[in-house]
Amino acid sequence: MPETTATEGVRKLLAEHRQEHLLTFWPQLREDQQGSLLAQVQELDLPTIRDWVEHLVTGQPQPPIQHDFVPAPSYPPQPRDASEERKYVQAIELGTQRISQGKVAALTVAGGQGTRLGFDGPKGSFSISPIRKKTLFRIFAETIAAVSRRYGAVCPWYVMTSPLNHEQTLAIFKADDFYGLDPRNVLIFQQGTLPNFSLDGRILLAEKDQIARSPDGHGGCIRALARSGALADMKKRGVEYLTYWQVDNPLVRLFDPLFVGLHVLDGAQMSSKAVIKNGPKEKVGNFCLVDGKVTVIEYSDLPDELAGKRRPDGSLAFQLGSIAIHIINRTFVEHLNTKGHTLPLHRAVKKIPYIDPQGRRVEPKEPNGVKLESFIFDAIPLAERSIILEIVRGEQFAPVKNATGEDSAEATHRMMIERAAVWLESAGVKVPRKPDGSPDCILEIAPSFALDAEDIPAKRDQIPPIKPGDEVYLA
Ligand code: UD2
Repeated sequence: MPETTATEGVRKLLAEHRQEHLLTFWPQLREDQQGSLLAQVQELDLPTIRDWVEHLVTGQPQPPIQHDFVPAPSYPPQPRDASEERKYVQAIELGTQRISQGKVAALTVAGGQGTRLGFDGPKGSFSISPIRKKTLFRIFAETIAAVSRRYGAVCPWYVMTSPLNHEQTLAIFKADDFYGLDPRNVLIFQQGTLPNFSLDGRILLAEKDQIARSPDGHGGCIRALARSGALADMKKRGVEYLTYWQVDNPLVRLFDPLFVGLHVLDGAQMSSKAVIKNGPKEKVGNFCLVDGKVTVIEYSDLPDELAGKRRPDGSLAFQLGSIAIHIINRTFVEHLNTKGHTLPLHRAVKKIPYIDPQGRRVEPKEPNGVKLESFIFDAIPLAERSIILEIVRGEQFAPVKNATGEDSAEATHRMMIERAAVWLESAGVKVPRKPDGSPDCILEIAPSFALDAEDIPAKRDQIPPIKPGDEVYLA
């Protein structure tokens, strides 16, 4: 394509924003490549990008630490007194009612790359269950099916992917026949992307005709729900609440009546589950109150002296860790999609492959650029009300993040077996244990068998005696 007035205009505009290098290879490109690159450039909101470059890429942004914040209050896993007990009973009733009315839907964020796990493919297709080796997606799907049966309701499932894994995720769901769910109730939608930058603020090229982009963070689900039509679909179905979780946590308790009920009773728009942190610097966000609003401060942004601060009883002052499990009102997502509400962007310095000015592809060994992401928990302080429910870690949180060590598949395995053992023992089943206390057997409970410990007693006669070394799968 010869240089036309249109391309000249674009070149000039790019130059005004110090991004003229994006057309460096223009003369070498085929006409279709030029067309594609031009379309990508025209989509860039250059004034906003200039602002990001100044404040987030080349500038040294300060962590968003407010001078005045205190630990956030929470509901305990079990009621502490009679009045709390009454509230919990009422909440469970209310939550059960909302779920049974089909007012609650599931939302999984699964657009991340899973680089730390070293697994090539959508993380949801990572197999994790101890005996049947079910994938994360299958465990969630079976849970949703069991919830749907228990409450006699349709439980729609919205799954957010990114351009990195969308097609693969769709193919996996189709190949696995949507794990037995009705495909009309499973909506797989894509999040947006943002351009990647060099450390000096230039947009990187992934190819001579392609701008380097990456997913816009799990906070991107707010916009993506609207753009994809998922939000409209929820409204049409009468869905009012989303039970939100990350794809890496197979222990998550979805459609939890207590959590839904407390959220509704307290008139909240976005609520969270929390665990007691296992140490001052555990890699989870910290629930704080800033100007009276629940706010999550990432572990990397909480000053060491505050992270390590203890109460007289020895517990951490900032002990509530965010595990990325939320209830979000549909109307709140709609509200956040109205003008003037954008989630802040966070910078991450990463190794980003790029095309250098000589046209060579570079695979950097050291971090060379900046990716920008928004985080879902930054929406919490925008809610008028927000509650936190503390949960027992071993019951609901065992994320698979790393290839080895902490948060590895092996650790998650152990926690899945331990939870199954605790559920069985609570119903009086004898589970053999080793001298160190860990189960001396491999256990797997399918969601169809039990969604929680309370489901076990009714199935007591289906559970065989368990001997040391046994593998027992209950479905
Ligand atoms: C997240 C939280 C941390 C804690 C922890 C619990 C942040 C910054 N930190 O840490 O506070 O709650 O989880 O396990 O979130 N994802 C997308 N699109 C994206 C990026 C991520 O869908 O553009 C999904 C990803 O597929 C995964 C989830 O978000 O399901 C979490 O992403 P992560 O692994 O980057 O978060 P992590 O472990 O740093």
